[in-house]
Amino acid sequence: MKLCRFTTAGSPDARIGLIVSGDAVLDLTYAGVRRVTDLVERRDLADELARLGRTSLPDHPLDGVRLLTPVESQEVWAAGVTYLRSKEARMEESEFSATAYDRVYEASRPEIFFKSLAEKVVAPGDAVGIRRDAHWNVPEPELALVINSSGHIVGFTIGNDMSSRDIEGENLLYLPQAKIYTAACAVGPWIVVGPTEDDARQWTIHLEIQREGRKVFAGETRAGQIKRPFTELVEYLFRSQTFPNGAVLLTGAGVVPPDSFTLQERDSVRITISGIGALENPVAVV
Ligand code: DO4
Ligand code: MG
Repeated sequence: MKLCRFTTAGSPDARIGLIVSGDAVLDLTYAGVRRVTDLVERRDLADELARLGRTSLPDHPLDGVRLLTPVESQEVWAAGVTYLRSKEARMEESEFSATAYDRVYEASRPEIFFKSLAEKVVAPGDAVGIRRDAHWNVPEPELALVINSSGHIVGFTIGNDMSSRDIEGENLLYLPQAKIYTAACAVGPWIVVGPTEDDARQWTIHLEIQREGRKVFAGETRAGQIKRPFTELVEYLFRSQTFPNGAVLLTGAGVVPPDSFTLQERDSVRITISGIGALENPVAVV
């Protein structure tokens, strides 16, 4: 079951939808559902969505609505160095910080950092940013966990943890500048409810970057390559911290373009996760 936020041509207000078949969005707003954040607090979420899916509510063709990010008011956080590929790429990027990456990959406590306020998250189809003061910029295609205020993983979506590798590589203390800036985080296109962690670990994560209609990079990994259990990442995120609106946690990048590659303005970034769908964004300089 796919839960989304969208607008229609007739109204700028965000509506909540359930994609029941491939191309129709059931408009849950007519059933009084106003916020994803409230819905995902329900202990019977999957049953409730199944029930709503059987009701005869008005629907819209999927290609006739504008999908918004499903992140409504949750803070977005990100785990790092959760794949061997990420550890190796970052150790190569910075002699200065190599030991830190090596250590955190093996340590009990994972790397978890703040990524974005909800209102700054980029929607499907809108531009993600590359910093004008950086010269080595990449997307990071990541499986994202949707977590309610009790710390339960209630669904999965796709995240793009846009990163400036030259800034990050110069000094680890620059990580927030490499990771948090305008349009540095895209999440969408919807939340998939129902699959378990074991199901999600079977999914493939594919990144494709197009430039002037030509493929300039493609790579793939499997979510099963993530070193730590998702529940462990969530447990650390919720340690000594409350999230009244829940949280979204990006689980790290396992596809890293070669060091010779940097994004350019007007490139198109498409991240496809097999159990979810695709998140596509053009690139703009910010
Ligand atoms: O430590 C730097 C960031 C790591 C990260 O974002 C990732 O592994 O995905
Ligand atoms: Mg990342």
